[in-house]
Amino acid sequence: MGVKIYGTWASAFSMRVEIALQIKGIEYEFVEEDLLNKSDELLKYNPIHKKVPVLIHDGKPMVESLVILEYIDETWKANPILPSDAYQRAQARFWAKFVDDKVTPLVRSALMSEGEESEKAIPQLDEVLQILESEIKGKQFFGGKSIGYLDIVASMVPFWITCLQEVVGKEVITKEKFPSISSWADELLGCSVMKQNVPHHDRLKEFYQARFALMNAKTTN
Ligand SMILES: N[C@@H](CCC(=O)N[C@@H](CS)C(=O)NCC(=O)O)C(=O)O
Repeated sequence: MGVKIYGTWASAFSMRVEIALQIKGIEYEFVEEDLLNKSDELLKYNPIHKKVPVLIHDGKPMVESLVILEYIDETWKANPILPSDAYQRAQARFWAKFVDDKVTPLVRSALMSEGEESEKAIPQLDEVLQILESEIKGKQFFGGKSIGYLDIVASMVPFWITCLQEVVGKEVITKEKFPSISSWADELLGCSVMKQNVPHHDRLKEFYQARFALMNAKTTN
């Protein structure tokens, strides 16, 4: 029955699943979702969160990108993405949780919200990114000499933040402030699997400009 992803091109979360499957060399079908008009299938397969990505393997659905990445790594053994050592695996999971629990909500507050929420979140985002900066310092990738689980998870940091900060005109990441994140980002975005999957900067920028315009129109009406 094969492998199918319900996702959307602009989602850093569905991108994680695509990257992992491509690293493993697994063929899949990608179903593009419109998150403003979710399909019945998406709501059926992810009735709790109603979010992408959903992975269907042999007819069985699963949700939450971090859970899906672990499933992929356990199911298809070639080109492992998680470290083989149990302690290193625990560390990678810790940092992935840090990205999702700390970095992601602060990016949303700092760069996708306005007013007091954004003002408050910007220095907090700076603080959590400094922690990530120390973690990547001196390493080529989080996964060592090649892209691993944590690189896939954190890949949203370079392209998502860089695009959003440009759209809203606020500066969060610069090469001067985050030299290690910036050189990791250059290495990462230079890899072919990333080049194939990271949304084109201008297309993503237009997507967010349209989204913010829609949000502003709703609040002024
Ligand atoms: N924790 C989830 C987050 C997924 C997520 O936030 N997906 C967004 C797209 S980037 C979504 O489907 N949003 C739809 C909505 O919130 O209604 C994961 O890791 O899979």
